[in-house]
Amino acid sequence: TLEAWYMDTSSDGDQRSPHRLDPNQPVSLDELEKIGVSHWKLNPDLYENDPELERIRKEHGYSYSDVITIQKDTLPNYEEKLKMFFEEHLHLDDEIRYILDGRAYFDVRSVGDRWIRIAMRKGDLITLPAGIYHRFTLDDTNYTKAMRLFVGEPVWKAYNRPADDFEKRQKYLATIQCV
Ligand code: KMT
Ligand code: NI
Repeated sequence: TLEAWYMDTSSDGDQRSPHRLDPNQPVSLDELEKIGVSHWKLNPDLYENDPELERIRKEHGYSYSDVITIQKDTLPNYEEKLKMFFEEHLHLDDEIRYILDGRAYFDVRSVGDRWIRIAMRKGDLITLPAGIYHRFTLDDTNYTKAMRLFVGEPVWKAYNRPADDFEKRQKYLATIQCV
């Protein structure tokens, strides 16, 4: 299953290190579900022809997909992109990512506006709901390959915090109030 924890934000340090509290404060899948984050574990070696992935894509209408390799020498404007990914932001659509190789962290805001760090490994597929504040970073292994899924034509536009005036943001907030 997926490992997640509340981050130690008392010092800045390297964004790629785990930033666990001492003692560690784990976050359960249940808690992640309450803030609208869904997770599936798949067999990444089958990703090009995986009936389980197909089923999820059909069920949720994830018609679009591409694959991005985030690595210094293969991704154009690597530093710039990583910097952008780590700015706290939201989207007006769900962000759906499937880690095919390597590792990465997604940080999401808790109900109480704390940072939760989600450790993504090979085979983890995650959905972040439209309107949730989040950010992304590589870990100290500096490499990940991920499938990006989308309902229809992809829109990559990110709105950095503060972006509270969007209807999608307000709708998202309403969904986490009533659980
Ligand atoms: C985003 O919007 O946060 C991203 O696209 C993260 C990088 S994709 C693995
Ligand atoms: Ni994003």
